Amino acid sequence: MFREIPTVLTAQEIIDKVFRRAKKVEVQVLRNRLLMHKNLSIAKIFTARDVAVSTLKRYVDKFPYINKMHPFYRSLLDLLLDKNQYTKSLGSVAWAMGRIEGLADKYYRKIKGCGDVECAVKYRREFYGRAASIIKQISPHLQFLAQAREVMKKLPEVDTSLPTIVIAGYPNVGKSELVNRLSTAKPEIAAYPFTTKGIIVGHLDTPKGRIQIVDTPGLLDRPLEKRNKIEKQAILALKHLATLIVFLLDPSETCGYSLKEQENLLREIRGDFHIPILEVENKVDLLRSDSPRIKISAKTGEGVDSLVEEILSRIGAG
Ligand SMILES: Nc1nc2c(ncn2[C@@H]2O[C@H](COP(=O)(O)OP(=O)(O)OP(=O)(O)O)[C@@H](O)[C@H]2O)c(=O)[nH]1
Ligand SMILES: [Mg+2]
Repeated sequence: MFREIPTVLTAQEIIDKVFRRAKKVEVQVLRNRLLMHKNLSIAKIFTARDVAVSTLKRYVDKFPYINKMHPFYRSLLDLLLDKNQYTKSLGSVAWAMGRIEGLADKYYRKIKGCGDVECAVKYRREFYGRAASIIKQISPHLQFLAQAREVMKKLPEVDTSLPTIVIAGYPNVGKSELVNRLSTAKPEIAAYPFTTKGIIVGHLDTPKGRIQIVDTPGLLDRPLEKRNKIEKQAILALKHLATLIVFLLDPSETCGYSLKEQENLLREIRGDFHIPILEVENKVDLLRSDSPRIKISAKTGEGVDSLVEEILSRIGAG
């Protein structure tokens, strides 16, 4: 869906492309010089119109309708770009298309009525000038769409029909290390918080079918309005994607946060989302608590097989 969005040219690039193509237009040589020049001017403005309109139409056609998307993408895009501006920008591209088409019709009629060659040339130039100015007018909208494309290209490809395990927890507890071990995704792992800055999707093929494993940015225990954009993406994944939440804790506290803080967050998530949660303690190679929680080491792989079995049985695939 997002991979098909074409590169958005700048207004100047579109203008250059339009006139480059119009310049190449030739018509049949006629003995009637006036008729030949009128034909030439008309052929050029029609080519200019076609190039401009088809370039702009691709944007209108290929940029997706945010309102028709799955709620996960809808809310993610709400977070990452100005949705009103997006709608407005696509609207003004469509407006420019219509204006250029109307202008080409108008100048076609004007040129048709010309009584001398200079008149045909004059109207052709006038058309060029006005078409270029329409394209220049939408320049900020083209710029916005170019940025929107960059945002959309980086969005995770989620398959909302697959059972989805969302790995959540405090920063630095080892979520990405676990996703790395479990799935096809290879997220960055580092010994500092907020390494993961967006949603990362991987897959795990099991004898019972494919499941989706989602890595999320770390969450601090704080109210939603205090959360930054990076944390909010994790919340959206929990809210819209999770069949099961694997909540990862780090009792060794080498993540830099106390177990108590992490457990507060766990409690909040239990309260906010009515989605099954599997509590898992990571870094058992450093510290093994006496809690009844599942214990693993994402780093050494210890306990990970039993975790997968537990996940499969919880989602009814085991
Ligand atoms: N000893 C040990 N270290 C681990 C384990 N799992 C992860 N780590 C280390 O903990 C650090 C953080 O791991 P990440 O996987 O990046 O943590 P994260 O939860 O994804 O962090 P953010 O993306 O910042 O929220 C890295 O240095 C990992 O190598 C483990 O089981 N044992
Ligand atoms: Mg991470």
